[in-house]
Amino acid sequence: MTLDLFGEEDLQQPARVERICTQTFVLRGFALPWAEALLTALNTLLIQSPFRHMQTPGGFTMSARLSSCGDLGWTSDSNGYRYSAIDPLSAAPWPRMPAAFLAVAEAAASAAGFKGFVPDAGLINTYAPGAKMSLHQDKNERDYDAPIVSISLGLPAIFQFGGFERSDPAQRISLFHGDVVVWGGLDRLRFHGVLPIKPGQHPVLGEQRINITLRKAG
Ligand code: MD6
Ligand code: FE
Repeated sequence: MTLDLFGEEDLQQPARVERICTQTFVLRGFALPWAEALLTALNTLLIQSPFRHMQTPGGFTMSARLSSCGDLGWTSDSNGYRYSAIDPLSAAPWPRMPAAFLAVAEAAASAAGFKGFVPDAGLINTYAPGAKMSLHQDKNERDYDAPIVSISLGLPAIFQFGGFERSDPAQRISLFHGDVVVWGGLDRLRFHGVLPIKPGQHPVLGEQRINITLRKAG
């Protein structure tokens, strides 16, 4: 028996859509129906290409740990940021993009007005409490016409979404387990980041936040 405070219709609404900028949408809970499939696929691909800390070209260690899947994975070292077909850790191609990742990417992009999105790169970040992502632009992809689909799982995060200069003011948006952010078009090169994750325990993922971003990189 569900607690029916607001009427059954409200409980059966599809994901709530919040438009946070011209071509940027937060789809609340959109990935929840796929959460188990996403996490099962993730566990398998992490055996082949485990999470690892990346070094920035400036000599810093990123606080989130990263892996990738698909034709292209994202790597960073003293030579700079780039996409590569080979995982430098395993010296083999990245794991295939799981079907569940493709399904969420296509459905979420479509819900945000970007039809026919087929990503070739899936970046996976895990954040322990305290880990963050400084304001940055995603500009290593070849094709800025394609959107980016970003899936949040586990502990909540405060996402910063700014302008076209690092110093521009940024909105702060809380993202929860199952939320999906889609952005593209006019907003594709906006600065964005994640504030330090607050300590906590997520019932499914424990003491971590996982973010999966799906892109067309090549
Ligand atoms: C994160 N996300 O949410 C980091 N980039 O953990 C990103 O850097 C990001 O969420 C481009 C598009 C969506 C994103
Ligand atoms: Fe980004």
